[in-house]
Parts: sequence; structure tokens; C-alpha cells
Amino acid sequence: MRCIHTPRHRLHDPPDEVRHGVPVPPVERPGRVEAVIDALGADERFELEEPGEHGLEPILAVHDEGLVRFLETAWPLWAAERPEEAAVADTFPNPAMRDGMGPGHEPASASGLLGWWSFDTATPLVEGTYAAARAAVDAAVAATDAVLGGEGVAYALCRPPGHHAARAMFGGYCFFNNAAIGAERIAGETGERVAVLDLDYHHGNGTQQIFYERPDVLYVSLHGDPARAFPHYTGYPDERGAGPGFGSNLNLPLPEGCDDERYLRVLDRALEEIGGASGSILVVSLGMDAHRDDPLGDAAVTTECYGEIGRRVAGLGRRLVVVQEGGYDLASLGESVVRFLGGAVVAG
Ligand code: OKP
Ligand code: ZN
Repeated sequence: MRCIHTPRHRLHDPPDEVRHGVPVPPVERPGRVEAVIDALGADERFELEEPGEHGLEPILAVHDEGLVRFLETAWPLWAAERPEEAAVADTFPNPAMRDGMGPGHEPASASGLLGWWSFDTATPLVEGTYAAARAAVDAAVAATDAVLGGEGVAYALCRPPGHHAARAMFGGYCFFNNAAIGAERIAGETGERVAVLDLDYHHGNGTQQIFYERPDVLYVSLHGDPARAFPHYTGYPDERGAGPGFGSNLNLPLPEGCDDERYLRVLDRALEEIGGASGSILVVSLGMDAHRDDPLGDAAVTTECYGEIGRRVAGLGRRLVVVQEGGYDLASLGESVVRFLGGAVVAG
């Protein structure tokens, strides 16, 4: 199986993330990729390769050019004032601030711009962030093109992850929405419907938002119930899509402590929905943070279960573009990915 990765992820290595106003060691860190590469490299079923450069076009197909421009130029603007610190917002335009007054204006200052384009304080931007985020997109595009070129399964080891990045907003450790970029490319190239199955523990608010009005892209997500879990404001089951996209979005919240048996039952529901829609390619947003040992999630999925999850997903009989999202327990992360991909390749 072709596994696309790039060392450029290391350019994004912030010193901390800010949680409830307190700097804490970053959870989304370079060691995550090293752990996955170590596990894949020890197994001859997987071929590691680096992506080519795919430019801005695939990014601009799903993201606002203002967001792209901001991420490209933010570091020098910020560093002119605070070169020793990572760039993090401390003020956000809560919609209630301008209630009844229209959208206002994009600010000119680094502080104002950070809040304008982001939604949390856990996603610091450093000098190399933009290059790393671009490289993660290149990996997703390369895996997508491998599958469009006839591969049954390809894996993009993306870091930073992508599924919280909306059309015009970054956050939740995500800058560009790698999986959405892949799905958009598949829809454009094939003219078929394409589904995105999001297995990360957190709801992929960005992917949902990008395709919310689109009938040609089905988004199905299993995630911690937003009643208790980040990103808090999206991921409820009554979010079914809008306009022509109504019915092309399905949220399946998980209970606290969700074990293998329960998880697999919810997965079967997700696969039934996807199987009922046309299309020959599925994008998987693969997060391992539903694992029992993950420091962010409260689910209890085992490493072994990721093999069964991979088998069931591949049982749909579609070609798979697998895009890495979260997963923060370095002891189990690599093996969980290997189990999933191994299951997917056997059944596929
Ligand atoms: C990114 B991905 C928990 C705060 C969590 C950010 C989580 C981002 C998860 N109290 N803050 O979906 O794995
Ligand atoms: Zn997550």
C-alpha cells in the first residue's frame, strides 16, 4: 500500500498550546508522525513515499482565499511584534458582538486577524506552520491521485490534521482541510458522489461546513457527543445538511466510555448510510483518538478493534483514500494505524 508522508511536518512544532488560558505541552506534536512511520516501516505491506508539490489550486477549491493569504503572511506580521512567542489569538468575533450590525471589517493587526480567522487557542502558529500545512495537503492530494489512478487504497500521513478547518477558519490543530481537499478533487475528477467517513473522536466541523449544502459529498461522522466534547458547537444528529445538501450529512455521537462493541454498532450504521449512496471512492478521516488510552478522547476502542474497523470499512467494496487526523497516545498510535490499514487492505 502506498503511504504518503513528508518530513516537512516538523516545521510545525509549537512550544505549547493554550488550554483554558494556560500554556500546556502540545498534544499535537511531531512525534506522532514518527510513531506511525516506525510502525509502517517495520511492515513490508507498506511502501513509504514522499509527495510532489501540488500548489494552491486544490486548497483554493475548498478554502477562502483570505484564509490562505492570512496563513501565508501571518508569521512576519506577528513576529514584527512578538518574535519569541507562537501566534495565538486572545480575542474572537463571537457573532453576538456584532449582532444586528453586519459582519464588520477584517482587521489589520496580527492580534485582530488571528481571532478573525481562527476559533480556539489550541492551534498556535509558528514560522514553519504554513509550509507544514501545505505539505500535509500535498500528501493528501498525492494519496487521492494514487486512488484516482487505480490504487485500491492509499494512505496520507497528514500532519497537521485537517478536519476542524472550515472554508474560512482554522483551529483544533488544523489549518487546511486535507480530507475535504481530497474529496473535492474526487468529486471533480469522477463526477460521482463521494463520501467522507470521519472516525476521529472529535466532530469534523470543518468538513461538515465545507460540504453542508452539497448533495455530491456525503459526510458521515462518529464522534464524542458535542454535549460534552470539543468542538462543542457542531456534531449534533439534527445537522443533516442544508438546501440541496439536505440528507447528505450524518452525525453519530458516541456515549462516554464507548467500547468496541458499541463503536462497531455505530460504525455499521455509518457504513449502511454510505452504502446507500452511490459512488466508488470513500475518503476516511482516520483519527485514532477514540482509542481507550488516548489523552483527549473518552472512548474505549482497543488497538485490535482498529483491524476490525478497517475490515468493515473496506467491506463496502469502495476504493479508499485514508487521511490521518488525530490520535495522541504515542504508545498505541502506530499499531492502531497499521491494524486499520492492514484490515482495509485484506478486505478490499
Ligand atoms: C483535533 B483532532 C480539550 C481541548 C481540546 C483541541 C482538540 C483538537 C482535536 N479539553 N482542544 O480532532 O484530533
Ligand atoms: Zn480528534
